[in-house]
Amino acid sequence: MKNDKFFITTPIYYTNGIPHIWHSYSSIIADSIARYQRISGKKTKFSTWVDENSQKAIGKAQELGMETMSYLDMMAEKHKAVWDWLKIEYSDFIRTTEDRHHKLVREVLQKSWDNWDIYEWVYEGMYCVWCEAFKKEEDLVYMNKTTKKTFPITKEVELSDNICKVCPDHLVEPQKLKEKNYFFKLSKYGDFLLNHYKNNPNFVIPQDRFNEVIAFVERWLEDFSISRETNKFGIHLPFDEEQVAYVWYDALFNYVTVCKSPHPNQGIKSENFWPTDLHVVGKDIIRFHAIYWPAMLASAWYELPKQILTTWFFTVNWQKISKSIGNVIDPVEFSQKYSKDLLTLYLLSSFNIWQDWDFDEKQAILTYNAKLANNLWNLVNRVVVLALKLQNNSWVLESKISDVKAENFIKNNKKLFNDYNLKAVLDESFSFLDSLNKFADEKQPWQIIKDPEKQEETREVLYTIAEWLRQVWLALYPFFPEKMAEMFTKLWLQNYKERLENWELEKILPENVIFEIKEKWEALFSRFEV
Ligand code: ME8
Repeated sequence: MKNDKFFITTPIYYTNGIPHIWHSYSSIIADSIARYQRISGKKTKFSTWVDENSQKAIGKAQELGMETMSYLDMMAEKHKAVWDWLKIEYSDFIRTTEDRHHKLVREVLQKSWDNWDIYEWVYEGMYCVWCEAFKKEEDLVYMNKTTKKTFPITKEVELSDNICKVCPDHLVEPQKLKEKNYFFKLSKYGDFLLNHYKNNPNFVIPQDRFNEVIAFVERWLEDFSISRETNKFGIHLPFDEEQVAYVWYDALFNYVTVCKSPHPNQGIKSENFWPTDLHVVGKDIIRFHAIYWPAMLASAWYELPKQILTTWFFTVNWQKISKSIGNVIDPVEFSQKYSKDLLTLYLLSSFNIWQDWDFDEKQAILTYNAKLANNLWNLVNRVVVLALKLQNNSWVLESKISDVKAENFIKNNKKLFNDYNLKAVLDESFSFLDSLNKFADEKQPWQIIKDPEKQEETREVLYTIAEWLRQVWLALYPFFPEKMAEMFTKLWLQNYKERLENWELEKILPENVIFEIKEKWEALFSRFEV
Protein backbone atom coordinates (compact mmCIF):
# COMPACT_ATOMS: atom_id res chain seq x y z
CA MET A 1 0.00 0.00 0.00
CA LYS A 2 2.73 2.45 1.00
CA ASN A 3 4.22 3.03 -2.46
CA ASP A 4 1.21 2.81 -4.64
CA LYS A 5 -0.87 5.35 -2.74
CA PHE A 6 -0.94 9.09 -3.11
CA PHE A 7 -2.72 11.52 -0.81
CA ILE A 8 -3.03 15.15 -1.87
CA THR A 9 -4.91 18.05 -0.27
CA THR A 10 -5.94 21.63 -0.99
CA PRO A 11 -6.31 24.17 1.82
CA ILE A 12 -9.83 24.02 3.21
CA TYR A 13 -11.35 27.36 2.29
CA TYR A 14 -13.09 29.88 4.55
CA THR A 15 -16.76 30.30 3.81
CA ASN A 16 -17.34 33.97 4.46
CA GLY A 17 -17.60 34.18 0.67
CA ILE A 18 -17.67 31.92 -2.36
CA PRO A 19 -14.41 30.68 -3.89
CA HIS A 20 -12.60 33.16 -6.08
CA ILE A 21 -10.25 32.57 -8.93
CA TRP A 22 -7.29 32.30 -6.55
CA HIS A 23 -8.92 29.45 -4.67
CA SER A 24 -9.52 27.74 -7.98
CA TYR A 25 -5.80 28.12 -8.68
CA SER A 26 -4.93 25.89 -5.70
CA SER A 27 -7.70 23.44 -6.54
CA ILE A 28 -6.79 23.16 -10.23
CA ILE A 29 -3.14 22.53 -9.34
CA ALA A 30 -4.12 19.78 -6.91
CA ASP A 31 -6.60 18.33 -9.38
CA SER A 32 -4.06 18.08 -12.21
CA ILE A 33 -1.51 16.42 -9.95
CA ALA A 34 -4.12 14.02 -8.57
CA ARG A 35 -5.24 13.05 -12.06
CA TYR A 36 -1.68 12.38 -13.12
CA GLN A 37 -1.03 10.20 -10.07
CA ARG A 38 -4.25 8.32 -10.65
CA ILE A 39 -3.62 7.48 -14.31
CA SER A 40 -0.06 6.46 -13.51
CA GLY A 41 -1.23 3.75 -11.21
CA LYS A 42 -1.43 5.21 -7.73
CA LYS A 43 -4.49 4.81 -5.58
CA THR A 44 -5.15 8.49 -5.10
CA LYS A 45 -6.99 10.27 -2.35
CA PHE A 46 -7.69 13.96 -2.91
CA SER A 47 -9.39 15.99 -0.20
CA THR A 48 -10.76 19.50 -0.14
CA TRP A 49 -13.63 21.74 0.99
CA VAL A 50 -14.38 24.09 3.83
CA ASP A 51 -12.98 25.58 7.03
CA GLU A 52 -16.06 26.54 9.02
CA ASN A 53 -15.23 27.28 12.63
CA SER A 54 -14.02 30.69 11.70
CA GLN A 55 -15.11 33.97 13.24
CA LYS A 56 -15.26 35.52 9.79
CA ALA A 57 -18.00 33.14 8.67
CA ILE A 58 -19.88 33.45 11.95
CA GLY A 59 -19.71 37.22 11.64
CA LYS A 60 -21.02 37.01 8.09
CA ALA A 61 -23.99 34.90 9.22
CA GLN A 62 -24.82 37.52 11.87
CA GLU A 63 -24.52 40.28 9.30
CA LEU A 64 -27.07 38.50 7.12
CA GLY A 65 -29.31 37.81 10.11
CA MET A 66 -28.98 34.08 9.55
CA GLU A 67 -28.61 31.29 12.04
CA THR A 68 -24.94 30.18 11.96
CA MET A 69 -25.54 26.58 10.92
CA SER A 70 -28.00 27.50 8.16
CA TYR A 71 -25.50 29.97 6.81
CA LEU A 72 -22.70 27.38 6.91
CA ASP A 73 -24.89 24.75 5.22
CA MET A 74 -25.73 27.18 2.47
CA MET A 75 -22.10 28.20 1.94
CA ALA A 76 -20.80 24.63 1.98
CA GLU A 77 -23.20 23.81 -0.85
CA LYS A 78 -22.12 26.89 -2.75
CA HIS A 79 -18.49 25.93 -2.42
CA LYS A 80 -19.21 22.38 -3.53
CA ALA A 81 -21.10 23.65 -6.55
CA VAL A 82 -18.06 25.62 -7.68
CA TRP A 83 -15.74 22.60 -7.49
CA ASP A 84 -18.27 20.36 -9.15
CA TRP A 85 -18.81 22.88 -11.91
CA LEU A 86 -15.07 23.15 -12.48
CA LYS A 87 -14.93 19.34 -12.51
CA ILE A 88 -12.41 19.14 -9.71
CA GLU A 89 -12.23 15.42 -9.13
CA TYR A 90 -11.75 15.24 -5.38
CA SER A 91 -12.31 11.93 -3.65
CA ASP A 92 -13.02 13.34 -0.18
CA PHE A 93 -14.59 16.48 1.11
CA ILE A 94 -14.77 17.74 4.63
CA ARG A 95 -16.68 20.33 6.63
CA THR A 96 -15.05 21.10 9.94
CA THR A 97 -18.44 21.27 11.67
CA GLU A 98 -18.95 17.55 11.07
CA ASP A 99 -19.06 15.19 14.06
CA ARG A 100 -16.27 13.01 12.72
CA HIS A 101 -13.97 16.03 12.73
CA HIS A 102 -15.02 17.22 16.20
CA LYS A 103 -14.34 13.77 17.54
CA LEU A 104 -10.86 13.61 16.03
CA VAL A 105 -9.84 17.09 17.15
CA ARG A 106 -10.93 16.38 20.72
CA GLU A 107 -8.95 13.17 20.63
CA VAL A 108 -5.73 14.84 19.47
CA LEU A 109 -6.14 17.70 21.91
CA GLN A 110 -6.44 15.18 24.70
CA LYS A 111 -3.32 13.36 23.51
CA SER A 112 -1.27 16.57 23.47
CA TRP A 113 -2.67 17.52 26.86
CA ASP A 114 -1.65 14.12 28.24
CA ASN A 115 1.72 14.62 26.60
CA TRP A 116 2.24 17.86 28.62
CA ASP A 117 2.29 19.95 25.45
CA ILE A 118 -0.65 22.16 26.38
CA TYR A 119 -0.81 24.53 29.33
CA GLU A 120 -3.07 27.29 30.61
CA TRP A 121 -1.98 30.95 30.41
CA VAL A 122 -3.36 34.41 29.82
CA TYR A 123 -3.18 35.76 26.30
CA GLU A 124 -2.80 39.47 26.16
CA GLY A 125 -2.39 40.91 22.71
CA MET A 126 -4.01 41.37 19.36
CA TYR A 127 -5.95 39.17 17.00
CA CYS A 128 -6.80 39.77 13.34
CA VAL A 129 -10.09 38.05 12.58
CA TRP A 130 -9.43 38.34 8.85
CA CYS A 131 -6.18 36.40 9.14
CA GLU A 132 -7.54 34.34 12.01
CA ALA A 133 -4.13 34.91 13.56
CA PHE A 134 -2.62 36.37 16.72
CA LYS A 135 -0.61 39.47 15.91
CA LYS A 136 2.41 41.15 17.40
CA GLU A 137 3.29 44.83 17.29
CA GLU A 138 5.92 44.20 14.59
CA ASP A 139 3.34 42.48 12.35
CA LEU A 140 1.30 45.70 12.07
CA VAL A 141 1.58 48.96 10.11
CA TYR A 142 0.16 52.45 10.53
CA MET A 143 -2.73 53.47 8.31
CA ASN A 144 -4.14 56.89 7.55
CA LYS A 145 -7.89 56.33 7.88
CA THR A 146 -8.83 58.89 5.24
CA THR A 147 -6.36 57.97 2.51
CA LYS A 148 -6.02 54.29 3.51
CA LYS A 149 -2.26 54.69 2.92
CA THR A 150 -0.06 52.55 5.13
CA PHE A 151 3.45 53.16 6.42
CA PRO A 152 5.82 51.48 8.85
CA ILE A 153 5.39 52.00 12.58
CA THR A 154 8.03 54.48 13.75
CA LYS A 155 8.48 56.41 16.94
CA GLU A 156 8.10 59.73 15.14
CA VAL A 157 4.49 59.16 14.23
CA GLU A 158 1.94 59.47 17.00
CA LEU A 159 -1.34 57.60 16.99
CA SER A 160 -4.20 60.03 16.43
CA ASP A 161 -7.86 59.92 15.48
CA ASN A 162 -6.84 59.58 11.89
CA ILE A 163 -3.91 57.19 12.27
CA CYS A 164 -4.40 53.65 13.48
CA LYS A 165 -2.50 50.37 13.58
CA VAL A 166 -3.73 47.77 11.14
CA CYS A 167 -2.96 44.34 9.76
CA PRO A 168 -1.08 45.03 6.50
CA ASP A 169 -2.94 42.32 4.59
CA HIS A 170 -6.47 43.34 5.45
CA LEU A 171 -6.15 46.99 6.51
CA VAL A 172 -8.28 46.24 9.54
CA GLU A 173 -7.53 47.10 13.16
CA PRO A 174 -6.93 43.89 15.12
CA GLN A 175 -9.03 43.11 18.18
CA LYS A 176 -7.38 43.66 21.57
CA LEU A 177 -7.67 40.54 23.67
CA LYS A 178 -7.00 39.63 27.24
CA GLU A 179 -8.36 36.25 28.14
CA LYS A 180 -7.53 32.89 29.61
CA ASN A 181 -6.21 30.64 26.85
CA TYR A 182 -4.48 27.34 26.43
CA PHE A 183 -1.08 27.38 24.79
CA PHE A 184 0.74 24.79 22.73
CA LYS A 185 4.43 24.28 23.60
CA LEU A 186 5.83 24.94 20.16
CA SER A 187 9.11 26.06 21.76
CA LYS A 188 9.73 22.46 22.77
CA TYR A 189 9.78 21.37 19.12
CA GLY A 190 12.50 23.62 17.66
CA ASP A 191 15.22 20.96 17.44
CA PHE A 192 12.74 18.34 16.36
CA LEU A 193 11.65 20.53 13.45
CA LEU A 194 15.17 21.47 12.39
CA ASN A 195 16.14 17.84 12.44
CA HIS A 196 13.15 16.94 10.34
CA TYR A 197 13.99 19.65 7.81
CA LYS A 198 17.58 18.43 7.63
CA ASN A 199 16.53 14.84 6.97
CA ASN A 200 13.89 15.85 4.45
CA PRO A 201 15.52 18.44 2.21
CA ASN A 202 12.45 18.63 -0.04
CA PHE A 203 9.90 18.94 2.74
CA VAL A 204 8.85 22.37 1.47
CA ILE A 205 9.08 23.31 -2.19
CA PRO A 206 10.27 25.64 -3.60
CA GLN A 207 13.58 25.96 -1.77
CA ASP A 208 13.32 29.74 -1.18
CA ARG A 209 10.23 29.31 0.92
CA PHE A 210 11.81 26.41 2.74
CA ASN A 211 14.84 28.57 3.58
CA GLU A 212 12.54 31.17 5.09
CA VAL A 213 10.80 28.56 7.19
CA ILE A 214 14.12 27.18 8.42
CA ALA A 215 15.44 30.66 9.25
CA PHE A 216 12.26 31.39 11.19
CA VAL A 217 12.56 28.23 13.27
CA GLU A 218 16.28 28.74 13.84
CA ARG A 219 15.69 32.22 15.21
CA TRP A 220 13.19 31.44 17.89
CA LEU A 221 9.92 29.61 18.36
CA GLU A 222 7.25 30.92 20.61
CA ASP A 223 4.38 28.91 22.10
CA PHE A 224 1.04 29.78 20.57
CA SER A 225 -2.48 30.04 21.85
CA ILE A 226 -4.74 27.21 20.73
CA SER A 227 -8.03 28.19 22.29
CA ARG A 228 -10.44 31.07 22.64
CA GLU A 229 -12.49 31.82 25.72
CA THR A 230 -14.91 34.33 24.22
CA ASN A 231 -15.88 32.26 21.16
CA LYS A 232 -18.71 29.88 21.67
CA PHE A 233 -18.87 28.32 18.21
CA GLY A 234 -16.29 25.66 17.42
CA ILE A 235 -14.78 22.56 18.92
CA HIS A 236 -14.76 22.50 22.71
CA LEU A 237 -11.59 21.45 24.47
CA PRO A 238 -11.98 18.05 26.14
CA PHE A 239 -10.13 19.28 29.24
CA ASP A 240 -11.97 22.61 29.50
CA GLU A 241 -15.42 22.69 27.91
CA GLU A 242 -15.64 26.46 28.41
CA GLN A 243 -13.10 27.05 25.67
CA VAL A 244 -13.16 26.33 21.96
CA ALA A 245 -10.15 25.35 19.86
CA TYR A 246 -8.38 28.06 17.87
CA VAL A 247 -9.61 27.72 14.29
CA TRP A 248 -6.18 26.82 12.85
CA TYR A 249 -5.65 24.08 15.40
CA ASP A 250 -8.86 22.48 14.32
CA ALA A 251 -8.54 23.22 10.59
CA LEU A 252 -5.15 21.59 10.10
CA PHE A 253 -6.41 18.33 11.51
CA ASN A 254 -8.97 18.09 8.68
CA TYR A 255 -6.27 16.26 6.76
CA VAL A 256 -6.19 13.49 9.35
CA THR A 257 -9.97 13.32 9.74
CA VAL A 258 -10.45 12.47 6.07
CA CYS A 259 -8.09 9.52 6.51
CA LYS A 260 -9.29 8.24 9.86
CA SER A 261 -13.00 8.68 9.24
CA PRO A 262 -13.81 9.07 5.57
CA HIS A 263 -17.25 10.43 4.83
CA PRO A 264 -19.74 7.55 4.91
CA ASN A 265 -21.18 8.32 1.46
CA GLN A 266 -17.98 9.37 -0.11
CA GLY A 267 -14.28 9.22 0.25
CA ILE A 268 -11.70 6.54 -0.13
CA LYS A 269 -11.98 4.24 2.81
CA SER A 270 -8.59 3.49 4.18
CA GLU A 271 -6.60 4.80 7.06
CA ASN A 272 -3.39 3.83 5.33
CA PHE A 273 -3.42 6.99 3.30
CA TRP A 274 -1.84 8.93 6.12
CA PRO A 275 0.65 10.65 5.89
CA THR A 276 -0.15 13.14 3.17
CA ASP A 277 2.08 12.95 0.12
CA LEU A 278 1.46 16.56 -0.82
CA HIS A 279 -0.22 19.57 0.78
CA VAL A 280 -0.85 22.32 -1.78
CA VAL A 281 -0.93 25.65 0.09
CA GLY A 282 -0.66 29.35 -0.70
CA LYS A 283 2.41 31.22 0.53
CA ASP A 284 0.21 33.01 3.08
CA ILE A 285 -0.26 29.85 5.10
CA ILE A 286 3.11 28.15 4.78
CA ARG A 287 4.15 28.82 8.38
CA PHE A 288 1.05 27.14 9.71
CA HIS A 289 1.73 24.11 7.55
CA ALA A 290 5.50 23.82 7.78
CA ILE A 291 6.01 24.82 11.44
CA TYR A 292 2.90 24.48 13.62
CA TRP A 293 1.48 21.47 11.81
CA PRO A 294 4.44 19.05 12.11
CA ALA A 295 4.82 19.92 15.80
CA MET A 296 1.10 19.41 16.46
CA LEU A 297 1.23 16.06 14.69
CA ALA A 298 4.33 14.90 16.53
CA SER A 299 2.73 15.85 19.82
CA ALA A 300 -0.27 13.63 19.03
CA TRP A 301 1.94 10.79 17.75
CA TYR A 302 1.22 11.06 14.06
CA GLU A 303 3.62 10.70 11.15
CA LEU A 304 4.45 13.95 9.33
CA PRO A 305 3.33 14.90 5.82
CA LYS A 306 5.86 14.14 3.13
CA GLN A 307 5.85 17.38 1.20
CA ILE A 308 4.35 20.85 1.02
CA LEU A 309 4.04 22.69 -2.28
CA THR A 310 3.84 26.45 -1.79
CA THR A 311 2.02 28.41 -4.46
CA TRP A 312 2.49 32.11 -5.12
CA PHE A 313 -0.13 34.81 -5.34
CA PHE A 314 -1.60 36.70 -8.18
CA THR A 315 -3.07 40.16 -8.55
CA VAL A 316 -5.53 41.59 -11.07
CA ASN A 317 -4.25 44.64 -12.96
CA TRP A 318 -1.40 44.61 -10.48
CA GLN A 319 -3.81 45.39 -7.69
CA LYS A 320 -4.48 43.26 -4.69
CA ILE A 321 -7.69 41.35 -5.34
CA SER A 322 -10.43 42.73 -3.18
CA LYS A 323 -14.16 43.19 -3.18
CA SER A 324 -13.85 46.90 -2.52
CA ILE A 325 -11.73 47.42 -5.64
CA GLY A 326 -14.21 45.30 -7.59
CA ASN A 327 -11.59 43.19 -9.33
CA VAL A 328 -12.67 39.85 -7.92
CA ILE A 329 -13.01 37.17 -10.61
CA ASP A 330 -15.53 34.37 -10.29
CA PRO A 331 -13.93 31.19 -11.71
CA VAL A 332 -17.29 29.78 -12.77
CA GLU A 333 -18.36 32.90 -14.65
CA PHE A 334 -14.94 33.13 -16.23
CA SER A 335 -14.96 29.57 -17.48
CA GLN A 336 -18.55 29.89 -18.65
CA LYS A 337 -17.51 32.87 -20.72
CA TYR A 338 -14.53 31.00 -22.20
CA SER A 339 -13.89 27.48 -21.06
CA LYS A 340 -12.47 25.58 -18.14
CA ASP A 341 -9.62 24.51 -20.43
CA LEU A 342 -8.73 28.12 -21.08
CA LEU A 343 -8.68 28.82 -17.36
CA THR A 344 -6.53 25.77 -16.59
CA LEU A 345 -4.12 26.43 -19.43
CA TYR A 346 -3.64 30.05 -18.47
CA LEU A 347 -3.29 29.47 -14.73
CA LEU A 348 -0.85 26.61 -15.08
CA SER A 349 1.16 27.41 -18.19
CA SER A 350 1.78 31.12 -18.02
CA PHE A 351 3.47 31.38 -14.67
CA ASN A 352 5.49 29.21 -12.39
CA ILE A 353 3.76 28.07 -9.24
CA TRP A 354 6.51 29.83 -7.32
CA GLN A 355 6.25 33.31 -8.76
CA ASP A 356 3.85 36.19 -8.07
CA TRP A 357 2.03 37.34 -11.17
CA ASP A 358 -0.79 39.38 -12.60
CA PHE A 359 -3.99 37.89 -14.03
CA ASP A 360 -4.63 39.27 -17.50
CA GLU A 361 -7.75 38.20 -19.37
CA LYS A 362 -6.41 39.21 -22.77
CA GLN A 363 -3.25 37.22 -22.20
CA ALA A 364 -5.34 34.23 -21.16
CA ILE A 365 -7.17 34.30 -24.51
CA LEU A 366 -3.99 34.78 -26.51
CA THR A 367 -2.37 31.83 -24.73
CA TYR A 368 -5.33 29.60 -25.45
CA ASN A 369 -5.53 30.66 -29.10
CA ALA A 370 -1.83 30.08 -29.63
CA LYS A 371 -1.45 26.82 -27.78
CA LEU A 372 -4.67 24.87 -27.92
CA ALA A 373 -6.48 26.34 -30.93
CA ASN A 374 -3.46 26.84 -33.24
CA ASN A 375 -0.60 24.69 -32.13
CA LEU A 376 -2.59 21.62 -31.17
CA TRP A 377 -5.90 21.71 -32.96
CA ASN A 378 -4.61 22.91 -36.34
CA LEU A 379 -2.18 20.04 -36.49
CA VAL A 380 -4.78 17.47 -35.51
CA ASN A 381 -7.16 18.86 -38.08
CA ARG A 382 -4.51 18.66 -40.80
CA VAL A 383 -3.89 15.01 -40.08
CA VAL A 384 -7.60 14.22 -40.12
CA VAL A 385 -8.29 16.06 -43.37
CA LEU A 386 -5.30 14.56 -45.16
CA ALA A 387 -6.01 11.09 -43.87
CA LEU A 388 -9.52 11.29 -45.27
CA LYS A 389 -8.12 12.48 -48.60
CA LEU A 390 -5.70 9.60 -48.73
CA GLN A 391 -8.50 7.14 -48.86
CA ASN A 392 -12.01 8.21 -49.49
CA ASN A 393 -13.98 6.97 -46.56
CA SER A 394 -12.59 5.32 -43.47
CA TRP A 395 -8.84 5.34 -43.24
CA VAL A 396 -6.52 3.24 -41.18
CA LEU A 397 -3.06 4.35 -40.14
CA GLU A 398 -0.77 1.53 -39.32
CA SER A 399 2.96 1.51 -38.96
CA LYS A 400 5.65 0.70 -36.48
CA ILE A 401 7.70 3.75 -35.88
CA SER A 402 9.74 3.97 -32.75
CA ASP A 403 11.19 7.36 -32.24
CA VAL A 404 13.86 8.31 -29.76
CA LYS A 405 12.66 11.89 -29.46
CA ALA A 406 9.21 10.81 -28.37
CA GLU A 407 10.70 8.48 -25.79
CA ASN A 408 12.72 11.33 -24.32
CA PHE A 409 9.67 13.48 -24.20
CA ILE A 410 7.80 10.88 -22.19
CA LYS A 411 10.65 10.23 -19.77
CA ASN A 412 11.23 13.89 -19.19
CA ASN A 413 7.55 14.49 -18.76
CA LYS A 414 7.31 11.89 -16.05
CA LYS A 415 10.12 13.50 -14.11
CA LEU A 416 8.59 16.96 -14.39
CA PHE A 417 5.25 15.69 -13.18
CA ASN A 418 6.86 13.99 -10.22
CA ASP A 419 8.57 17.29 -9.38
CA TYR A 420 5.14 18.97 -9.58
CA ASN A 421 6.55 21.30 -12.20
CA LEU A 422 3.28 21.67 -14.07
CA LYS A 423 4.35 24.68 -16.10
CA ALA A 424 7.30 22.71 -17.44
CA VAL A 425 5.06 19.76 -18.38
CA LEU A 426 2.87 22.10 -20.40
CA ASP A 427 5.82 23.99 -21.88
CA GLU A 428 7.48 20.77 -22.98
CA SER A 429 4.27 19.48 -24.49
CA PHE A 430 3.65 22.62 -26.50
CA SER A 431 7.24 22.90 -27.63
CA PHE A 432 7.06 19.25 -28.71
CA LEU A 433 3.97 20.22 -30.71
CA ASP A 434 5.97 23.07 -32.24
CA SER A 435 8.57 20.65 -33.49
CA LEU A 436 5.80 18.41 -34.77
CA ASN A 437 4.35 21.32 -36.73
CA LYS A 438 7.83 21.96 -38.12
CA PHE A 439 8.16 18.31 -39.07
CA ALA A 440 4.88 18.58 -40.97
CA ASP A 441 6.08 21.73 -42.72
CA GLU A 442 9.26 19.97 -43.80
CA LYS A 443 7.61 16.80 -45.00
CA GLN A 444 4.78 18.64 -46.76
CA PRO A 445 2.27 15.78 -46.67
CA TRP A 446 -0.31 18.05 -48.32
CA GLN A 447 2.01 18.22 -51.34
CA ILE A 448 3.27 14.67 -51.59
CA ILE A 449 -0.24 13.31 -51.26
CA LYS A 450 -0.83 14.57 -54.80
CA ASP A 451 1.84 12.25 -56.18
CA PRO A 452 0.42 8.73 -56.72
CA GLU A 453 3.91 7.28 -56.17
CA LYS A 454 4.15 8.81 -52.72
CA GLN A 455 1.02 7.48 -51.07
CA GLU A 456 2.99 5.18 -48.79
CA GLU A 457 5.32 8.00 -47.77
CA THR A 458 2.34 10.23 -46.97
CA ARG A 459 0.91 7.46 -44.89
CA GLU A 460 4.16 7.17 -42.92
CA VAL A 461 4.33 10.91 -42.28
CA LEU A 462 0.75 11.05 -41.09
CA TYR A 463 1.21 8.04 -38.90
CA THR A 464 4.31 9.54 -37.32
CA ILE A 465 2.46 12.74 -36.51
CA ALA A 466 -0.56 10.87 -35.18
CA GLU A 467 1.61 8.69 -32.99
CA TRP A 468 3.44 11.68 -31.54
CA LEU A 469 0.15 13.43 -31.00
CA ARG A 470 -1.04 10.44 -29.03
CA GLN A 471 1.94 10.82 -26.70
CA VAL A 472 1.28 14.54 -26.23
CA TRP A 473 -2.39 13.91 -25.47
CA LEU A 474 -1.38 11.45 -22.79
CA ALA A 475 0.77 14.17 -21.25
CA LEU A 476 -2.03 16.71 -21.48
CA TYR A 477 -4.77 14.40 -20.24
CA PRO A 478 -4.47 15.38 -16.54
CA PHE A 479 -5.10 19.01 -17.49
CA PHE A 480 -7.78 18.68 -20.17
CA PRO A 481 -9.29 15.25 -19.57
CA GLU A 482 -12.50 15.72 -21.52
CA LYS A 483 -11.04 17.06 -24.71
CA MET A 484 -8.15 14.62 -24.71
CA ALA A 485 -10.53 11.71 -24.16
CA GLU A 486 -12.59 12.98 -27.09
CA MET A 487 -9.51 12.96 -29.30
CA PHE A 488 -8.72 9.39 -28.32
CA THR A 489 -12.22 8.27 -29.11
CA LYS A 490 -12.23 9.99 -32.45
CA LEU A 491 -8.99 8.34 -33.45
CA TRP A 492 -10.58 5.04 -32.55
CA LEU A 493 -8.68 4.56 -29.32
CA GLN A 494 -12.04 4.21 -27.75
CA ASN A 495 -11.20 2.44 -24.55
CA TYR A 496 -8.38 4.85 -23.62
CA LYS A 497 -10.47 6.91 -21.27
CA GLU A 498 -11.49 3.83 -19.39
CA ARG A 499 -7.97 2.48 -19.35
CA LEU A 500 -6.61 5.75 -18.01
CA GLU A 501 -9.25 5.80 -15.34
CA ASN A 502 -8.08 2.30 -14.50
CA TRP A 503 -4.58 3.65 -14.02
CA GLU A 504 -3.04 2.16 -17.13
CA LEU A 505 -0.94 5.06 -18.41
CA GLU A 506 2.24 3.04 -18.12
CA LYS A 507 0.76 0.25 -20.23
CA ILE A 508 -0.67 2.57 -22.86
CA LEU A 509 2.48 4.64 -23.40
CA PRO A 510 4.65 2.05 -25.17
CA GLU A 511 1.78 0.50 -27.13
CA ASN A 512 1.77 0.35 -30.92
CA VAL A 513 -1.65 1.38 -32.09
CA ILE A 514 -3.73 1.58 -35.23
CA PHE A 515 -5.58 4.82 -35.84
CA GLU A 516 -8.85 4.98 -37.67
CA ILE A 517 -10.27 8.19 -39.02
CA LYS A 518 -13.82 7.94 -40.26
CA GLU A 519 -15.01 11.47 -40.72
CA LYS A 520 -14.07 15.11 -40.43
CA TRP A 521 -14.11 16.41 -36.85
CA GLU A 522 -15.77 19.46 -35.43
CA ALA A 523 -13.16 21.85 -34.05
CA LEU A 524 -12.21 20.78 -30.53
CA PHE A 525 -10.58 24.07 -29.59
CA SER A 526 -11.86 27.19 -31.34
CA ARG A 527 -10.26 30.58 -31.14
CA PHE A 528 -11.75 33.33 -28.99
CA GLU A 529 -11.80 36.93 -30.09
CA VAL A 530 -9.67 39.22 -27.94
O1 ME8 B 1 -6.38 30.31 4.56
N1 ME8 B 1 -3.41 34.10 -5.35
O2 ME8 B 1 -8.45 29.76 3.69
P1 ME8 B 1 -8.67 30.84 2.54
C1 ME8 B 1 -3.27 32.77 -5.33
N2 ME8 B 1 -8.96 28.29 5.78
N3 ME8 B 1 -3.82 31.97 -4.39
C2 ME8 B 1 -4.51 32.55 -3.40
C3 ME8 B 1 -4.69 33.97 -3.34
C4 ME8 B 1 -4.10 34.75 -4.40
N4 ME8 B 1 -4.23 36.07 -4.46
N5 ME8 B 1 -5.44 34.23 -2.24
C5 ME8 B 1 -5.73 33.03 -1.67
C6 ME8 B 1 -7.41 29.67 4.58
N6 ME8 B 1 -5.17 32.02 -2.35
C7 ME8 B 1 -7.59 28.59 5.62
C8 ME8 B 1 -6.79 27.38 5.21
S1 ME8 B 1 -5.98 24.86 5.61
C9 ME8 B 1 -5.89 23.83 6.91
C10 ME8 B 1 -6.84 26.25 6.19
C11 ME8 B 1 -5.31 30.56 -2.07
O3 ME8 B 1 -10.09 30.72 2.12
C12 ME8 B 1 -4.05 30.02 -1.43
O4 ME8 B 1 -3.92 28.65 -1.64
O5 ME8 B 1 -8.16 32.16 2.98
C13 ME8 B 1 -4.36 30.23 0.02
O6 ME8 B 1 -3.55 29.45 0.83
C14 ME8 B 1 -5.81 29.82 0.09
O7 ME8 B 1 -6.36 30.36 -1.12
C15 ME8 B 1 -6.44 30.42 1.33
O8 ME8 B 1 -7.79 30.26 1.33
